[in-house]
Amino acid sequence: MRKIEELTWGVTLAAAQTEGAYNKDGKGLSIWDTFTEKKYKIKDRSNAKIATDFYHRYKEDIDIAVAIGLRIFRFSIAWSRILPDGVGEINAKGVDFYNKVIDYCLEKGIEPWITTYHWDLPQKLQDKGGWVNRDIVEAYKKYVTILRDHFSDRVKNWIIINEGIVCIGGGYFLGVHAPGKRGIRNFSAATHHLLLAQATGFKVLKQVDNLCVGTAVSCTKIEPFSKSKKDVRAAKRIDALMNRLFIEPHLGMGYPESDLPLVKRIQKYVKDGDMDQMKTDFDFWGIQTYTREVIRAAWYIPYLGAMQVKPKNRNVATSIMGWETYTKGISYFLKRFANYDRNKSLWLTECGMALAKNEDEEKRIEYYTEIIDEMKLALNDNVNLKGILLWTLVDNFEWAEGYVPKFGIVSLNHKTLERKLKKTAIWLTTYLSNVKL
Ligand code: GCO
Repeated sequence: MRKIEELTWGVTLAAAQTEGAYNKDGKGLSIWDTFTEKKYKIKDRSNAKIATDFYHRYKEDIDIAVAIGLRIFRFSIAWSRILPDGVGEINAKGVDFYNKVIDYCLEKGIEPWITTYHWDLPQKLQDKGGWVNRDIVEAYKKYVTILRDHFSDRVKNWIIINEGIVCIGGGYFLGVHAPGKRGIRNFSAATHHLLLAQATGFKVLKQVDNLCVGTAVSCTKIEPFSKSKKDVRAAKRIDALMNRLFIEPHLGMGYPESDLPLVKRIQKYVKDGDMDQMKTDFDFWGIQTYTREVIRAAWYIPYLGAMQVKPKNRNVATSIMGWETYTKGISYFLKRFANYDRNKSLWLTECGMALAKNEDEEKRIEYYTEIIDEMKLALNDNVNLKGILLWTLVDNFEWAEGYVPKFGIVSLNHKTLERKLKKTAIWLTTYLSNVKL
């Protein structure tokens, strides 16, 4: 049994939320650069042109992470920085930037982890249909090959695509995230192509010996509103959508069609051999869980026949995101993934809590304290959990929510771009120095 002291702690960042420098040194536009230009898409009407200015301040952020005692620095690569058009010519300055980030991490003794895709598709590829167009699989393969050839000599741990369900659900079904597309046809095609891309990216990276390649999945604990058959079935549908659709095809289990009828729509895009190609023996699963949802049957909701009972109507504590504050999902999902395969390595590749500007930081400390207890529970159950990456270091651009939710353990002054440790960062520094083996 692994002990809590043996877990490795790190942090996760994403390019579109932090880098800024959105058009600097040859970077092409991404779908988030164009989406934030549209009216009423971002709650506080902000954009990520500067974000936390990680592009210019990466050394400072890496220094902060090291000083706190974190051992892993997970960041994502902006596809349009490497390939401004999504395909074709490589932007050498983009490659240089990530080389500098990687080298600085290594110099400072913190391990760099790469996420190849955290939602910022090059706009040029979106112009051709983005994830809806099957050609994306080939384009992604070429992109990952470039990343492999430039960075795998120094980066051992890789995450393929961050949270397929949120990326495709938000961007191609509900239209609340870039590129703002809606509808079942977009969703079905994009889902299938993203899964194929994940499998393809994995194979490309595994051509290099000793790389450790996993993926990061969004997990939301789903519960039925009542014991009625209708609600139970509705909750199963949402569970299949949120917690199985982007996982089970990789395990060779196919799409979860019996619990999720909309899978029939996806089948239209499945070609001979696709389901075999999708089988992927990831080296680890990255679990990312933030909240719980309670679901009841709602016949009038197309394709799903289900809807969420809003936390505010359930009398539970919520964060500024409107999400129920719920840490028990951690041990629940760790055990659930261990049931797929006991030996597989598991990481919590994101977890965190958003607070509003003047909210009491003690709440976040309490949240992480509960998470430590949750991890202990899972370890007591012999789950193969290796570590935890926090979401996130510096307060950043929270997609359609703009800069209002503050997920960082470090605050950002938007005028001066100055960083300041919050109480949580100080608490964590003490915790990590005490648990050192
Ligand atoms: C996600 C993304 C992050 C978010 C974070 C808070 O998990 O949705 O990976 O980019 O910012 O989760 O919503």
